[in-house]
Amino acid sequence: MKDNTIRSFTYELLRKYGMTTVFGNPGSNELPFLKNFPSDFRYILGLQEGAVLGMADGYALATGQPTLVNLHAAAGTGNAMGALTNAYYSQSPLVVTAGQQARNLVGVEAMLTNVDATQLPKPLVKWSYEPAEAEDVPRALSQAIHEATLPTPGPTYLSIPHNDWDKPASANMAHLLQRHVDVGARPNPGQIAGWAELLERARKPLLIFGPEVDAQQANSDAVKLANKLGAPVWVAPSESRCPFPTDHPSFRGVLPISIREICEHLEGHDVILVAGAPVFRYHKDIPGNYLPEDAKVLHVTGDTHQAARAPFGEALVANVKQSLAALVDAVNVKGRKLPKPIKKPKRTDDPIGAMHPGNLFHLLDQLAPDNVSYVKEATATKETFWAHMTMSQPNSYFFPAAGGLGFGLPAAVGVQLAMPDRRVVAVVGDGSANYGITALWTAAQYQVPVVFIILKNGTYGALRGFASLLGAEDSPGLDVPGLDFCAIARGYGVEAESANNAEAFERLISSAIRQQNRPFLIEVSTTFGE
Ligand code: TZD
Ligand code: CA
Repeated sequence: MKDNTIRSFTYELLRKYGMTTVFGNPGSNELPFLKNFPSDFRYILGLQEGAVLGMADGYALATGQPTLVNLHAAAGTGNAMGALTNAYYSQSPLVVTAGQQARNLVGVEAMLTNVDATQLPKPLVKWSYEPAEAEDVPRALSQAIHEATLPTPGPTYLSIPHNDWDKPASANMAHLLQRHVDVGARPNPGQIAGWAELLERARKPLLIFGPEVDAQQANSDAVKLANKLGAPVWVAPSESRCPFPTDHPSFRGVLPISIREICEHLEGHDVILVAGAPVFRYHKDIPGNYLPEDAKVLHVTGDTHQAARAPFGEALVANVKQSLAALVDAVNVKGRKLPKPIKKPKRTDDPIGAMHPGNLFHLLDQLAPDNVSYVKEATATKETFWAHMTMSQPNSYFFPAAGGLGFGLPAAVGVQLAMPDRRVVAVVGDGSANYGITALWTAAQYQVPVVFIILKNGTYGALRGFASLLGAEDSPGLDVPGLDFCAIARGYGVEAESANNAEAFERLISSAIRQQNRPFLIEVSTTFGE
């Protein structure tokens, strides 16, 4: 039966935006929203809010659509904050809602009051709000959805008092169901013509693509531009997605993460186009010159802050897909030869009782289906992974955009829910897995057929690398012995087996990939290193 409450109107509004999957973990403040949960909606329960947000993040990244998250007041929000660091940097259009105490109990600070609710998630949300009256809840939600999706996309936060839901919705709210908000940030022909000319005339042009390319499914535009220019292509540093097919002859790999090393890789190039990434997202502190002498950087991004922040380059703030398409049309060169493709590393001999990560990736690359999508969170093996894997379609790779661990397992569940026709393989370290481990339960309960591969090297491998860079080799707390991920997985209802050699891994991965309706976890003993 249709009623005229804020609640039923809100569900109508969510329907309009296709937001019928709700990721949440409820408390008393949220129950009045969830009451009479409509049958055309699905609620995906996560057992801890970090996992809830990580799953929603994966879902939003893979669909590109606004995604609703429902958290419990301040405590639930707090648990989700680490995961929000990634969602913020990956420009994930999450609409995070949190139940507030009843309006009349906020002043006396009753239990579960979200004190100063709008401040709590800052600065990891684009916009944060608590409606001043019940009647404003639907309009505020409509704004939260648009704020999340309009450029630059990112998470928004809405705190909603629980005694608002049964109040009547004002007739004025009906306009919200008719609204349409569009953006038109197409670069003008003059802006494109100048850049096209620079690229045509360049002696040795270079292309660098980043996550916005994949988010806007502009991968094929990137390929067309590379083909026309015959230019090599790097993936922008601190990569969180795969913007360019790794089996294309132009593909060189991922740029390193320090000022000096990046400059070394750009050496010899006179015009460098960076599309859909910051210039640059550094990580390691190895000082040096930003750019080789006389190199000119052309930087196109939809992110105004990144354009403003950049320490060099000529920037164009515009839609990246449209800009690349316009450049493809405008660049007028013929007969440029593509570079020779880079070679994949060979398989090496494994020691007894463990696999080299490179050998594991080599096998995985051979056995995974062509349309596989990887969610990666094993930090020390990033380079090795990119050297081995074939990723040729959009949405083939997701890595935590801010390096906040706890993304891998949950995001894999979200990506698999978003793309039921593709198989998601999560490649996660034995350190990283612990931060989002409860996602295994959701995968089991909702029959989400992710293949989880845990790389067990017993250590925080990446930190060992940093420890030597920072002269802190004697730091405590760098090892994680004594974990049995098969036992943990089974405890959460996920079938699991361990492998410590290539034959066992090959057998397990082959059968895991064939499973249609349930997840499977493979724990692989790996060496620390290549
Ligand atoms: N806590 C959180 C939430 N995010 C982090 N990034 C870290 C701690 C620090 N950290 C890293 O940046 S990498 C890493 C830690 C603890 C080690 C991850 O170990 P792993 O992978 O087993 O998942 P490798 O391949 O052994 O590095
Ligand atoms: Ca590890």
